[in-house]
Amino acid sequence: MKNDILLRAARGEETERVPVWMMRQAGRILPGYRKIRERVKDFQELVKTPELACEATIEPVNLLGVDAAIIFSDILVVPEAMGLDYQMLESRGPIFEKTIQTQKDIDSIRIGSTENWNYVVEALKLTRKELNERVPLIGFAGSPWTIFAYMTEGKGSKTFSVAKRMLYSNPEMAHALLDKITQTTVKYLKDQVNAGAQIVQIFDSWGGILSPESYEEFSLPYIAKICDELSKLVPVIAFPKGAFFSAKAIAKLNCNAISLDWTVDPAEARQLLPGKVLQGNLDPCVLYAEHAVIKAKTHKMLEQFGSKKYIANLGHGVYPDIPMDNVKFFIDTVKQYQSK
Ligand code: 1CP
Repeated sequence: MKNDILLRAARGEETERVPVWMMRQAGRILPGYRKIRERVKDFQELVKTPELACEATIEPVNLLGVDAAIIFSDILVVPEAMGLDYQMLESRGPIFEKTIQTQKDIDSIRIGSTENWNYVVEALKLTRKELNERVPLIGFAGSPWTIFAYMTEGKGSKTFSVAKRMLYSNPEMAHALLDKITQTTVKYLKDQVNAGAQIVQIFDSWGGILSPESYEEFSLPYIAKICDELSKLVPVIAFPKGAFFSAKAIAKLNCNAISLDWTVDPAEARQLLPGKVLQGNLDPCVLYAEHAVIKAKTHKMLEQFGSKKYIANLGHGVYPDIPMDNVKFFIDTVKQYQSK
């Protein structure tokens, strides 16, 4: 492989410089992506057409020079594979036709298998071939709790009160659903690895709306199961967004790396997550500022994390209206940095 520094850093090995990539790098900030979107009816058609998903995955490698590609897809492939159809509404997000509220609803959905996500398998195979070993390919899935939140709410939410209501009022049922999602996600990620994903990230985007006690009962144990299965195969990055309150428990995950959001202090993360590779955590909004500010904040972050066991990234996905030039400047700043 021509550039494998992300894989080496994720395994905890020393690298000649810090690797860098961004969550949501394959998407709306890029001109080619906007053109691809014009060619399809909707977001799902893009996700389900391997040639287009491949094109969207590789564009940031060419334009931004990132050290990894992340397969163009969505965490909502999993609920759909289990039998819940959704629509992605322009600038409003996903809407599910049916939601899960009762044990009968849980019984009615299936544990997904390869035929339900074959388009992702094909997209990964094609992308590995097209990347031609230039940079590693990242596979991903949502955490079971984050998928549970979409399945019970039927859409995004500020409070996720419908999802949380089930945790408190019917914990057994919640666990039954989480277990079914977990079984599906393990199969899904194993298929991604077999199709060519060389590292996987688990996005727990809504972990931070739980209390430490409920996080450690309803989210972390299921992420742990996925880590146990997948880390036998490839390096695993867990992204417990907003859930650093449970850092001590997160440190016990059987994964290589933890991705941090911008609310986390690097020194504290080093202390509470000993041995883990850390990834993150620049506030994406820094990239709205002028170059001098981006450079200063990026250098500060690099100094604070140090050059070992570290992958530079944002604290969450890049926003669609951030100028591409600033995004590129951030990537270049990391790549040119010489640690003292
Ligand atoms: O083209 C468009 O307008 C659709 C916008 C878009 C894109 C580009 C969506 C809709 N998904 C994606 C791609 C996507 N989603 C990737 C691609 C690869 C990359 O990162 O470059 C990834 C990793 C995701 C993962 C994802 N989807 C997450 C977890 C990461 C995060 O940002 O927290 C979540 C929560 C989703 C759900 C989702 N997908 C899209 C929307 C609008 C939403 C809802 C977000 C919400 O509820 O607020």
